[in-house]
This record gives sequence, C-alpha cells and structure tokens, in this order.
Amino acid sequence: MKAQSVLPAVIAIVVAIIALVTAVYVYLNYHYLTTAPSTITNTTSTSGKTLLRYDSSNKTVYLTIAVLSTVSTLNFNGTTNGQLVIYVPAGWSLYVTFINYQSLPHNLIILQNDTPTPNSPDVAQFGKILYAFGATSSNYETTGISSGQSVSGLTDPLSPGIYMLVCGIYSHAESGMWAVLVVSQNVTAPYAVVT
Ligand SMILES: [Cu+2]
Repeated sequence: MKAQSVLPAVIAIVVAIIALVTAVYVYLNYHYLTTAPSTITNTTSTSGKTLLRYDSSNKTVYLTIAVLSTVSTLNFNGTTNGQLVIYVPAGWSLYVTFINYQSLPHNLIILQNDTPTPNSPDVAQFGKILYAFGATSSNYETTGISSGQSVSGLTDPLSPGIYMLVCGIYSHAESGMWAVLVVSQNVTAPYAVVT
C-alpha cells in the first residue's frame, strides 16, 4: 500500500524535473545561440579551439571580426597572416559582424581563392570576391568603415572549400590582414583556432 501511494508523487517529481530542464535548455538555446556575440575572444580553451556561437536550427554561424587598435599591425582579431583559421560546417551561413577600431578605414571580404597567401595588393587578382562588408566589389580598394563603426551581414550557405577573409583596401591583405575560412563536411560545430 505504501509503495503504491508514493509512486504518483515520484512520477510527478520526475515530470517536473524534466519540464524544468527542458525549459532551461530552450531558454539557453534561444538566448545564447541566437544572439550574436559582441566580440570573438582569442583566448583558447585547453583543446586549442575557440567555439563560435551558432544556431543549428537555421545553420548560421555568428562570426565577429574586429580590427583591434591595441595591436600595432593590420589585423583581424589581433591576428595576422592566416594565423586565425575558422572552421564552419558545409552548407552553413555566416552572419558576419565586422568592427573597425583602428583609425584607418578597413573592410572585410570573403574571397574564394587557391593561393596559399595573398600575392597582390589587389585582392581580386588572387581570388574571387564573394562577399564584401564595408565596401562593394568595385570600391573595395579604397573604401572601408571608419574607426568605431561596424557592419553586419549574412552570407548564403557556403560550399565546402577553403576561403580567405581579407581586407580589400589596397595592399592590406598582403601586409598581413587575412585569415583562413575552412568550410567542410567534417566540421559539425563551428570553431576557430589561432596558430
Ligand atoms: Cu584594411
């Protein structure tokens, strides 16, 4: 008799716990996975990876690239010359937020290219401009966003391949302002490494 009277209470408690966990899970997903971060930090975890924010329901990665003023060189998030490598699942889109903290104007271009490094002051000479943030595909060599400004935009789903993120201002990419973007079917959750 005693066991039978306790059972409904146990079931009720288990159901309540499941409901609570579900509510917290849904809240965290909504709150954190759909909110673009204010910045990407270059502090790496013990595994060497910086996990990027993403929303798996619409296959979108939130990527923030900032030109830091605390670094004396032309940089993306404080990195130069392909040190920053970003890994994104194939078929996912990038929601890019580009922020310029330096006094020089800069822009951010997603370039389809097959050279190991930028080898021309004009980025269109070593790749195909897919997306330009803070400029257009015709004025990118001279136009960017000013100090303190930011620009955001969403790409289409990206095909597998290796791309470059470059600043299109004349000679900036060659001077170190570039990062690598790897889009692969072997990547399940987006992350970045600084090498
Ligand atoms: Cu630049």
